[in-house]
Amino acid sequence: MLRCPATFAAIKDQAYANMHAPATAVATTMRTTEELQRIASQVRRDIVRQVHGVQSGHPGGSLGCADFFTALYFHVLRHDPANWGMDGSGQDLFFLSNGHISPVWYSVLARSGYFPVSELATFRKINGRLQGHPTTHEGLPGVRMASGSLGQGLSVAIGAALAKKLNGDDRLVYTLHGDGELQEGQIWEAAMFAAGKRVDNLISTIDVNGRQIDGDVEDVLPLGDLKAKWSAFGWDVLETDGNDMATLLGSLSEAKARAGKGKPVMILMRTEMGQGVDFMMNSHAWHGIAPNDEQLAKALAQLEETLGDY
Ligand SMILES: Cc1ncc(C[n+]2csc(CCOP(=O)(O)OP(=O)(O)O)c2C)c(N)n1
Ligand SMILES: [Mg+2]
Repeated sequence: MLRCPATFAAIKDQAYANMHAPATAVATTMRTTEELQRIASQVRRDIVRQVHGVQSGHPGGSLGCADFFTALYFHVLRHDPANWGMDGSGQDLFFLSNGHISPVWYSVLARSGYFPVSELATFRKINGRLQGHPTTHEGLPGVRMASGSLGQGLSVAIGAALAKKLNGDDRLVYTLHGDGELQEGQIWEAAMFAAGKRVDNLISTIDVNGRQIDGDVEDVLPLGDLKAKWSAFGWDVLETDGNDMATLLGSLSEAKARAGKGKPVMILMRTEMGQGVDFMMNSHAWHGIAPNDEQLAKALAQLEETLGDY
């Protein structure tokens, strides 16, 4: 992390980080729905620009989850980007299990002050900290678990949530998973464990976009009635619209209110893969391919630049 900015760009980044760093050790930054929608527009620009920059990465799921990540990092999480630490004691934690949607995560981490916004230009570059799938050994602030191999994040988060209980830490643990990821057996083992051991300081979310790498989830391997399944596994289940900021904020707040009542909480979040860029929506086609120059221009024309491009 740049503590002594040496260039103008770094000074700008540091100033931005300071501006958005909570004034106290752990603070929740409250923003209006409209402000969050504007941030989400910039996050979407960051996503398509990162992926275009190296001609690889996963724009579809990232765009679909941009509203969720914006709500989480700019409104919900009680976190302290300026004083990042691996153990995160006294702070809410987030684990991304579907690590391929790293562009959206890197954008909100940078924009909320974990590392310089200019570092987004190093996405997927050799020797950089922003690897295609997040890792921990590069020491990127905000990342506590390597992900990309689907199915593992819930188990890790349960461990962290149990550690919080043992330490008398009343903060919460959040996770995100893909719907295709639910085809991994480890998810259901973890689901059973969390409910059986009353891990009620855990709020998980599924990106229910109905798509996965090779097609529609319904065609590859149907998931059935997800609400009934998670309820049967002992979770307290909510359903929401992940691309409507006001609805999403209400659901995240409701999920938080339901935490601590004996059951882990699950948010089934409907999203549209590629949300915000018309030609990337309505199919799985943009799960993991990069826009060319012309497509980038077309995408950016649909996304207002609100915070300034990196
Ligand atoms: C264990 C494992 N198996 C397969 C893959 C390859 N893979 C990467 S993304 C993906 C699709 C996952 O679908 P979903 O979770 O719905 O993500 P979305 O396409 O909606 O972004 C697959 C199969 C992987 N990363 N890890
Ligand atoms: Mg999916």
